[in-house]
Amino acid sequence: MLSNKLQLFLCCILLSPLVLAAADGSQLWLRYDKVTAAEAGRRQIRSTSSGPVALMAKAELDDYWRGPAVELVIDKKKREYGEGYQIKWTGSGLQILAQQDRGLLYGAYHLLRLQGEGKDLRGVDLTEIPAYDIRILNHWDNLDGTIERGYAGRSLWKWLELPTQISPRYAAYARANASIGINAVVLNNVNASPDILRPDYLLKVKALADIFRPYGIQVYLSINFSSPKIIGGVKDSDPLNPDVSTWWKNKVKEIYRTIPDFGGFLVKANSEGQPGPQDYGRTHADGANMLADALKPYDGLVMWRAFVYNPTTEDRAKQAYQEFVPLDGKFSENVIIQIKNGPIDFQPREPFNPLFGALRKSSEMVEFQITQEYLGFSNHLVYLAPLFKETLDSDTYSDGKGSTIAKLTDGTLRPAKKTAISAVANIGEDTNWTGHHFAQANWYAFGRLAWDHQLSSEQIAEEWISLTFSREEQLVHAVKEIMMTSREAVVNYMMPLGLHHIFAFDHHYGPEPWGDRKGGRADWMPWYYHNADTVGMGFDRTASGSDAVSQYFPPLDEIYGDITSCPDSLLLWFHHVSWTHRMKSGRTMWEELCYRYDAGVQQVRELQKAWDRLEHQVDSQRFAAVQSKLKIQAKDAVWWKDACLLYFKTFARQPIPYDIERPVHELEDLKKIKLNLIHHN
Ligand code: BDP
Repeated sequence: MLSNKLQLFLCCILLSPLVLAAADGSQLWLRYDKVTAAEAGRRQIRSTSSGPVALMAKAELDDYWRGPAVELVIDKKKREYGEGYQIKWTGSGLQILAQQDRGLLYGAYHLLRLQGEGKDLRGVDLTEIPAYDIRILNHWDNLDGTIERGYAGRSLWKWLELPTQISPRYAAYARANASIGINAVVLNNVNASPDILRPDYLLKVKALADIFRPYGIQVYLSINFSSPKIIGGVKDSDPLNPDVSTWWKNKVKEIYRTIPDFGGFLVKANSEGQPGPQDYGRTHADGANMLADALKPYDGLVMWRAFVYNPTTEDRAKQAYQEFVPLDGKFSENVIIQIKNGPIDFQPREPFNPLFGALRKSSEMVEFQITQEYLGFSNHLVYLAPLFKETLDSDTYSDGKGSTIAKLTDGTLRPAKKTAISAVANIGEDTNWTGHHFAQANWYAFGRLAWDHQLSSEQIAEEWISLTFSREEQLVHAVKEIMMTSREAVVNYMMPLGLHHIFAFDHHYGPEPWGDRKGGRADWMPWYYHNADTVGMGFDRTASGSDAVSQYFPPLDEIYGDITSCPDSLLLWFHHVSWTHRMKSGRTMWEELCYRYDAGVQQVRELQKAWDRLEHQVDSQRFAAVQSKLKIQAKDAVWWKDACLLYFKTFARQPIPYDIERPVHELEDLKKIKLNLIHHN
């Protein structure tokens, strides 16, 4: 005989309706209906902790949990849990056991997720421990409300209104992050205004930190290295000038007085015109350590970015490694080197950044980009979990076979005071938060992978679809197919075979392989990357070229360095390849290029068909929004294909294979397109 409670629980779990009300996307993956007073009366949520984060966990379950009784229990002895938790079926109800209040909160969201997915929880016993200590979003938000590389409206942070006026979206934002395990945020752009450290701004930051705290979220700030000089009245910002370090110590003290759980600083220094220690003949280590010293008494961290390059004759892809490897071992314990996934810049596909694993005595963390700067902004549907996983699962061979980037950064292979993983956010003021409804999935996927990098892209997609659209099997399957195809599609129609950075100047939307600016920096010009000539195209990074391959550990240096073993997907990244080179498919390089571009266009057309078939299974509002964005994507894919093939054809001097779709544009017309997209730098 089932107990009454169990009957109620089963009935709720099994019969809860497949909600498909019209949706504007504002609820993200948290489309839960509040329980009624009657439902709430039938079950109890109890917590042994009364800290604000534990109370938030309890409140979330009180509001949305329709199952049996839940007990939230803290066991301080379970140190190995960190921010993790155990969820256990007790026979009549459920228990969430954690070492810290944050564990209770994450456990509560896990329960709600299982409820949303319609899972049967009888007999459940699961333990989850996060892969990384710090799971952090980087906002590139400016103090004037614009967002660098933001495509979902203006900044969420209303600096002019803060700290007096509090937007309800601050809490909604924190809740969404907490629900996927994100526990830290950098509020402002890496191209940082020094003003963020002014006392009046710190009070605004405090107001946000106070809202985020019960959701288990810590605040970090990007700093401008010249702050002592610009806002502090110090003579310079030389890290070895005692007045400068004193200024930073006092500033840090002021910050912690205002925000006691402040996380630390993110720093972009000596990159793309930003100030840094090299302005004074000092090293990145000198700069990072000076800040680390100031933060140390408070357990604060410095995330020091390795995204540095200068317009020298040296291959841009090599510069971060050259700059940082000689400094290995010189960084303080509370400095983490934050490294973009690839050696250039968030391209549709890059090899992994060779700095991973090369720093043996310094902590390393990955920086991904969720916002689609190089992936069609918020117009293109591109599911990024496969890209994130491609990096995390890459074997660097730094410590022998199996030295994946995940293991190098999560504390498995290299000890670290704190492990961390970051990504540049795609969030703005838009009602649906991310511009494209499917871009929400990339925010979601980053959080889930930061928690557990062993989850597959498919698993994450299934979860997200069930929670965001519906858990109807055929729909989940169809939408998952769309998502799983989308990353390869964008690589094909934008930059197949290892091509990179042939975007339109500055704003990076659309193709401009012919792009050139008299007197402009060579490393910002497409020709610098594609090197097309009458012989072939691609960037020779072998020993006969820039020798960037030698920055990879054996056997990768040889695999990438040899044109016969280099994977097709990275061929033009590492080699200058003749147009007539025979590819593994038996086609010439030129033919293969044509087929890939064409395949990309066809893949997008298939995505459109697959989406249109779902017209009656998805609410009309989101259906129409995604449908119209897919039209833009389909047109853009043709634009990319025609622009690149017609342009490269002038070098290859061969026809586009006759069995693929013909171009529909004239090259001269495409060259005239000048989008008026403002890039706020
Ligand atoms: C590039 C962006 C630029 C950023 C820079 C960075 O184009 O806007 O400031 O990266 O990461 O991707 O610092």
